[in-house]
Amino acid sequence: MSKRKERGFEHPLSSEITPRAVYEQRRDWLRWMAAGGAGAALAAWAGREAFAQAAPPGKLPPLPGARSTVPGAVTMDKPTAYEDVSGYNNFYEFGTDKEDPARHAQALKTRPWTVVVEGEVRKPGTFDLDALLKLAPMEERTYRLRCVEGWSMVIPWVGYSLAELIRRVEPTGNAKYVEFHTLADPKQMPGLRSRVLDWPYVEGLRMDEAMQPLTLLAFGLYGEVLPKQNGAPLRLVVPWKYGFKSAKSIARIRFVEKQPTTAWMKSAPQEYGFYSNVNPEVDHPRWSQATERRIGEDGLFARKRRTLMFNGYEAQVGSLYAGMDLRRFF
Ligand SMILES: Nc1nc2c(c(=O)[nH]1)N[C@H]1C(S)=C(S)[C@@H](COP(=O)(O)O)O[C@H]1N2
Ligand SMILES: [Mo]
Repeated sequence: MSKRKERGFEHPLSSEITPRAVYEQRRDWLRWMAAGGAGAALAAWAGREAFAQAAPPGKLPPLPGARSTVPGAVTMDKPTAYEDVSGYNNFYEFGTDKEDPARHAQALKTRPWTVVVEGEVRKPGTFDLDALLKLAPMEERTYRLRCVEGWSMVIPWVGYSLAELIRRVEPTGNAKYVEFHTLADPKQMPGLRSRVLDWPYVEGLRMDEAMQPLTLLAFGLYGEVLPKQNGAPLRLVVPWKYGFKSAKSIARIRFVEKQPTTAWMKSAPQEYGFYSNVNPEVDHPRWSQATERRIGEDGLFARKRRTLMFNGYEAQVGSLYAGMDLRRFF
């Protein structure tokens, strides 16, 4: 507790809940105005989601992907509006309010960009973004993403399995875990002035989790390159884990023998474990994880959804955790 205070740790009480209400009020107001106010009130009652901008405005370069055949890669859930996907973000390097990343990340320089791959691999190296873009065929995969804070989205990502990259660098027998370090440049990232996390943002996966074909190295969403606030030029997406495991703007991938200590584990070890699998039966110490709000469904007709075991990907990933006590290894 005192450690959290010292770091100015306020996730998610004051940084999340209030901004969400503020964000939604503002968004609803903008939609109301855009739709012609009172004249559209009836339509708003019929389906307020019609007001959200569903598709990208087409300002970013296209990045198409073929429909993925990986089991579990395409959900039937309706994708969250682009406006929300790119306007309601967690990216603490650019601030802790949900609207900060869209506002402050535009200055991020995403080219040239390199990713250092090192540690327990036979073929370490520095990969240029252009080489990574060509490394494997791009696929479109529509995943649910659930934040530990209790909201979720459905996002049509574009990328390929992280396993494609891992195979090419040939991990040694000592590679038991993979560590992801994201960019930490104080010149470009105003959030680094805050001690909310110990920078750089570090995340990690066990080797078999990293190799699971659903684990996505994402370069785009909605058929375009990633908006900067969503982690351009490349990020991880691990759909059965809480959102914070999906590290944005990756600069370094390190193969290691020992379980990494991640940035969130450092900030509050009793609240954020290494695994962080979505699990409605294991509550966060300060709130329940049994339900979630789908962004775009909040507001007037608020309807909570039940959170699914492994975020609904149990058939694909449940076997990775067979025999593990998921309360202990949270
Ligand atoms: N580098 C970095 N990656 C990050 C974060 C962050 O603050 N910094 N936030 C995480 C959290 S808490 C969530 S819920 C997701 C949000 O991804 P989205 O904004 O694309 O929905 O990104 C994750 N990746
Ligand atoms: Mo999150």
